[in-house]
Amino acid sequence: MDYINRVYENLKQKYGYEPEFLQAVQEVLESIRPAVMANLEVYEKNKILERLTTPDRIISFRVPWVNDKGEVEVNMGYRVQWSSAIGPYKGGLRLHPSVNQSILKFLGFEQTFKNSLTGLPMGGGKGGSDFDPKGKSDREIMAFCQSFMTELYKYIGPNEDVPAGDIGVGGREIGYLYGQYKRITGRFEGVLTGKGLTYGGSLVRTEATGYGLLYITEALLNHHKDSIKGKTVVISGAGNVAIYACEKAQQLGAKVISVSDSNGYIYDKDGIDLALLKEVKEVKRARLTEYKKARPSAEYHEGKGVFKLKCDVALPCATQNELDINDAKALVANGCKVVCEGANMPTTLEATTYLKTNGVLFIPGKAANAGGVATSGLEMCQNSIRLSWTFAEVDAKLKDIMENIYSNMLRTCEKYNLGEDYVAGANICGFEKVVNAMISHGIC
Ligand code: NDP
Ligand code: 2IT
Repeated sequence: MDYINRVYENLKQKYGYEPEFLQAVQEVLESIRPAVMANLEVYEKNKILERLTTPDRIISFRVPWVNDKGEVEVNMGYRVQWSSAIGPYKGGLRLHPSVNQSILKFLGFEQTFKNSLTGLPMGGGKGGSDFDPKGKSDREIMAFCQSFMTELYKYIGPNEDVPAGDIGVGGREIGYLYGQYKRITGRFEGVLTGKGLTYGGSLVRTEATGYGLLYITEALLNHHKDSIKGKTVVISGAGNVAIYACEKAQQLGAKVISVSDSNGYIYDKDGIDLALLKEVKEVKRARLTEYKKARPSAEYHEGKGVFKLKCDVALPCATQNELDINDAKALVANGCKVVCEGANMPTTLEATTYLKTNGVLFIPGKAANAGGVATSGLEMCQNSIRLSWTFAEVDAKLKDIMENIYSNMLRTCEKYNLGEDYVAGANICGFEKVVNAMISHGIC
């Protein structure tokens, strides 16, 4: 068995109960093969793959809090500090009932490559809790966030580990977390990103992941002498990433015909009404059925099915493994030409292979959704120099970073003769920088 297969088989034996983690590792290890083979002796001797697939540490803790009925509730909290080879740990916090160690390990592992791709000095990490924010009052959210931070603060800091948002964590949650950190430590410092604009946040961070997704999609289409203008776009999800992907797609002249949440999806043949979507999701925190009520011309369908809609471009922006082989077949059959992942690992391995082998241009999440963490990096930079850049300045830097990621992937594909396999291009490009730093640091 060769080095790569041996490392993967060992992980499979040890972590058979962590399917998402194994899935993420399998995709990366298979696709970086040409780069590993080019340096096999050094990597094998230094146990590079074994070290890269093992987190620096995993912190897990109890999060007790009191609900509005006066009852005590208990959740698990985690922070997976994956790699600090190229900078302090950096990555979001997810609050969702499905959160467990496997999901946070996959996310921390992916984040390490993504952050490397941004070109900014950030290591990889991820955290969160199995707390379900749905239906909770503001006070309950605050109570949970304060309890979570009361444990987490020991392990984070502006030069150590800088968490941010992810599923279930937006501006409100970051505010409560930041308030508690400041209260416990007495320090006002850039320990979280995604902060409010009045206390150290950066303009464009809210929009960044969705905007960045469209900037890289446009870069891909431009490379093919085409553009997003006039294209029909399917978006899944209806959260932070989906909303601002929709906004930028519309600004660039595309027609977005769908959004979805975990209950169902909207098909709006006239194009999504963005102001209404924001009102339903950002202001009322309601379900998509409310969108349908306010806009009878749109269709609401219960359950999955958003990728069965006919489109030119599909942007999965909800969660892992939401786009399966049947969705991939439907997309290809309906003539979809481009899939760019706004979410982390939304496409199953089988579906990814099907799309790639059927002529669909595919950009994986760690490149396509890197605009969020890249803008977090810009927020850290502004906090360090105690200045705030304008919307236009941050937006221009974000666009530049996304275009650089695209051209670096392309260059990597050319170097290793990979055609337009952007999965391999992104993984190798992210991998090489991290490994270079690891080798410089010696065995640690
Ligand atoms: P939000 O919490 O704002 O929105 C998540 C959306 O996805 C909601 O519409 C939610 O529906 C839906 N969703 C979540 N879980 C599921 C599920 N199990 N099944 C079906 N639908 C689901 O999160 P974000 O928009 O921030 O994150 C979306 C994706 O983008 C995630 O994969 C995240 O890791 C990734 N990402 C986020 C970044 C950021 O800056 N926020 C940066 C890079 C990647 P419902 O409300 O019904 O749960
Ligand atoms: O998956 C991601 O890149 C994020 N959730 C954003 C992380 C960050 O630190 O901004």
